[in-house]
Amino acid sequence: MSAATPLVGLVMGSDSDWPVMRLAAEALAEFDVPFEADVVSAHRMPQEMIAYGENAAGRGLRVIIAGAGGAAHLPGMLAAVTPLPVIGVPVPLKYLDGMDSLLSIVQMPAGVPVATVAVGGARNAGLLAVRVLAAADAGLRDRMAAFQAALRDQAHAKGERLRA
Ligand code: RP5
Repeated sequence: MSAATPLVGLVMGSDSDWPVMRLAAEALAEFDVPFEADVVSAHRMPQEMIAYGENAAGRGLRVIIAGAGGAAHLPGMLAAVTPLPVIGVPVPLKYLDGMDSLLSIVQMPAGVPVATVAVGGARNAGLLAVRVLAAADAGLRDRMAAFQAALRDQAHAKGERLRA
């Protein structure tokens, strides 16, 4: 966690989601993006969840990453009460391989978007949040471009190893 004012709110329905959601935290930390992490359960603390969404923009957050598993209503409910972009992470649980989480998050009605990443795809959620912030931050954009160039170099190296 950074001491700077958080720009990203990284929330999840339970601390049991953290082994997945920490991948988003790691991606944000790689780009030195200040973030906060917390448990905000749509079902177990609905009033607090609504307050979190309603207050997020006013507190200076620019993006919310929300992860949940099973009946995963957290990302969609937050998107309903904040104008900020919300990135949803379907967390896989013991049953149904995360399909329940995915469908709960991805099937939003028109007008209330949630940018849904893959089941367990919290790293991409973190990277997408960086890209959202980079749209208005040239320095961050340069760092994202360098990150992408490194991915390209790694892919080239893999091909070279196969061809050798
Ligand atoms: C969801 O219920 C949470 O996001 C978590 O994925 C799931 C199980 O929560 P715990 O019973 O482990 O607290 O709301």
